[in-house]
Amino acid sequence: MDDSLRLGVTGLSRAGKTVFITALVANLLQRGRMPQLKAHAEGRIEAVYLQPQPDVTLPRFDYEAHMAALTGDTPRWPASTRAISELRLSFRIRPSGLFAGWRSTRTLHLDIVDYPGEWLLDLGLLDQSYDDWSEATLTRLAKRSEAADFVARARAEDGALRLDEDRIRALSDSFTAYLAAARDLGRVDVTPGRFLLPGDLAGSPVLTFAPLPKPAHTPRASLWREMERRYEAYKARVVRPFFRDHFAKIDRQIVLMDVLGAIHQGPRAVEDLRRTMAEVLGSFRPGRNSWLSGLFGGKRVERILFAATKADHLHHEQHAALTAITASLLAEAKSRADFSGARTAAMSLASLRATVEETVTRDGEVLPAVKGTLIATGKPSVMYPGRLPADPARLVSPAREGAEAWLDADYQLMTFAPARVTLKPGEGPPHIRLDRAIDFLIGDRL
Ligand SMILES: Nc1nc2c(ncn2[C@@H]2O[C@H](COP(=O)(O)OP(=O)(O)OP(=O)(O)O)[C@@H](O)[C@H]2O)c(=O)[nH]1
Ligand SMILES: [Mg+2]
Repeated sequence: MDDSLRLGVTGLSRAGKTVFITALVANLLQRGRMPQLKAHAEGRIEAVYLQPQPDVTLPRFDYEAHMAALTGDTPRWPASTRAISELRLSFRIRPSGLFAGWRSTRTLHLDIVDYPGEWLLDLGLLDQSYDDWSEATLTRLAKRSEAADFVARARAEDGALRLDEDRIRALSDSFTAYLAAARDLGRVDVTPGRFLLPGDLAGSPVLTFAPLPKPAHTPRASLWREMERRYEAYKARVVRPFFRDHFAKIDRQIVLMDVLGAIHQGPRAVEDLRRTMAEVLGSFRPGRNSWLSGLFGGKRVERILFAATKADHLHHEQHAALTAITASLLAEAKSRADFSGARTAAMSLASLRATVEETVTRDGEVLPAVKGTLIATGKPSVMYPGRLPADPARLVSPAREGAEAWLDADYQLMTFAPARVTLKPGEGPPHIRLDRAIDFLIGDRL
């Protein structure tokens, strides 16, 4: 009898989902670098192979193209994901235990789904009314210079007036322009997610709305009411089907976060990341949202791994500190969400290791650093990103309190290209802890 598991790879945009899936598949097909995957170490995995996926209407995850980009002669990172895709990986497993000799091999199918990170943010919209969402968004945007134009326009609008398509479109265009600017600044909370990746919904009413302050009266056919109607339609027609079709069926989940990237950007980015993840994961709360708990009620995610990605930017001495910061950022989200019954863990990993470790001496002090090829110049460069505090509160607390900059440290980050690798037969591309991650996620079923 064949078994199947659905692995959800979750993360905001640029968190590292596509690289993770590609590197994971490559290292499962060629397991030379997977000693911590117990089923492999114990010799129980007879074969791993790609199979046609079960959902015939979804595009297939283009594993071969991504792999070619990452490991070609001039290695490069894959482009940002614009649509959903899926891949099925199958394991042929030898039985273990006392009666192993009597049982035949079995097959486990692992279905993995990739999607644009922006879409995940929409999960947080599902239990917010238009009124609440508008209020929260306008408050948050008040402090952002890239939103000044839109906020001025929205605040000047009288939502009680009769709806007018031209004004709706102007507001929506201005809001979309803000979202694009925010994304370019590296902000993580650019909701609604489809505004930036509309696909064939571009120009349709479900993507033509914007947050507005609530007027004292909201008569029928007023601007505010029409905006509310479109916001609700967006939730019902765009967001819900995505989560119903792809999220509700997930057995195991890995949540990827670019924690280092946020630390490098500063306290505000760390706080944005913390709040956004709390909102997204908070939607898993039971009883809060009847249709959603209905969806998840039947089937529970059994294991969730929270992983800080791109750990190859740090010398391994600092990985424990990065993991502690990740766990601390998620502490509130974890306690709010209904993860009861699920096993959770936090980890730092690099799906594709682009650096080697090195030490640098600065002012007589020997510092643990890494070396990689800079994307900007194509030249090798040594980076010491700064020392992460052993106590995560040293970063998480000032971020929560709205600090403008880190008090006693500056965290440098460089963008490295994937390293040029020559893979030996039987070996996947280099990584950090991918084997541990997959062992935690699906090891019990292998
Ligand atoms: N050094 C290093 N960089 C990484 C690693 N994984 C991802 N990155 C960097 O992070 C970027 C984003 O990775 P993706 O896998 O495309 O991120 P994503 O989550 O699929 O992003 P969207 O498709 O936009 O949602 C890459 O272009 C790399 O620059 C890693 O293991 N090591
Ligand atoms: Mg992607």
